[in-house]
Amino acid sequence: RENRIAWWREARIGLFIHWGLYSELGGYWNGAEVEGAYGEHIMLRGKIPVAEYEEVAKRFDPVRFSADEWVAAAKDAGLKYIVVTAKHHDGFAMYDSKACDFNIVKRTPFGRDPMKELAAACEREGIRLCFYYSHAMDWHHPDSQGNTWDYPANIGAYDPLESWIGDEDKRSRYERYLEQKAYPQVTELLTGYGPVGIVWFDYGHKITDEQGTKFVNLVHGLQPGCLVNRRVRRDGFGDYGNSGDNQLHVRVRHNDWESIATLNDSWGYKRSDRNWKTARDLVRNMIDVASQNGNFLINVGPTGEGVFDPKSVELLREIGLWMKQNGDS
Ligand code: FUL
Repeated sequence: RENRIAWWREARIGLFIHWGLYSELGGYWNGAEVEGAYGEHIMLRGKIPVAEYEEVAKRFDPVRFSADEWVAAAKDAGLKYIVVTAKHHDGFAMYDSKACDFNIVKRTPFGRDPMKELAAACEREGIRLCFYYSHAMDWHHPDSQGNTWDYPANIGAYDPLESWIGDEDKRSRYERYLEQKAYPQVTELLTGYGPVGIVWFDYGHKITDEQGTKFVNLVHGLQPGCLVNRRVRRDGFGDYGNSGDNQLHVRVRHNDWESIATLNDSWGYKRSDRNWKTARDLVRNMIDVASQNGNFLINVGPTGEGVFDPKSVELLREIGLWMKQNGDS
């Protein structure tokens, strides 16, 4: 672990990117705004049926996407690693997956693999590429957790008080999701995109210790240098700890930890969310976290066209200016 984590301790700050089909919707479904602060949860909040959500892919065509521009924006802001959503809870893979064709290459007019392009740009610029992967929840796969509107058998799965464990039928169905989709996709991400800095897992409290261990071993077996965050399962798992969303401290003391922060309220692009933090607040929070020996991961939610919105660009630029005056590079 000491070898694995050395680069990350040095890196200090990174860029989180939430980008997927939900970015195309920007918080709106059939012309109406869907409630809930997180744009990337629109499928859940709007109870959008899988078949209707799949239709969004047919018009997802982020022609303005440029891996070079994204990586340059991170670099100019002084950020040393990028964590990008390879698959979020909606189950849509933002890369060319063989394990499941609900992905950007097979289902959209765009047809390109942005993870490949980001991997190449990151390598050229010396930025570590890392993947966010929603392993515990997948609203598209019928045997996974979270989607209770299309798959009534999943009722209770989203309720933290209710567990899969102890219900043999659900348990074996869930194993099927893991075997068919989650383990194969994590394998694809670690075998097709060069060295990966972190697999950033989420919602580990919804799986068992055994399943959590399997994910950790899978990652370390394929790429011994790749980090796993604690959200793979719970405290004691993974290589380093995370704060809660937008928290400036970590609940359980851990020498290596990372705070994750949005620029406004949502992680994924949400057109109506104008609740921007100021550059001053962001820098102050970054210093606060650094003083507690934490890393700071700043989020941006690109649009359905594949660009950072102007306000995010402006904030990143201001952070970059501060870094140039006060940082070590
Ligand atoms: C949470 C997710 O549910 C949010 O959508 C977001 O990805 C955040 C970083 O983690 O658990």
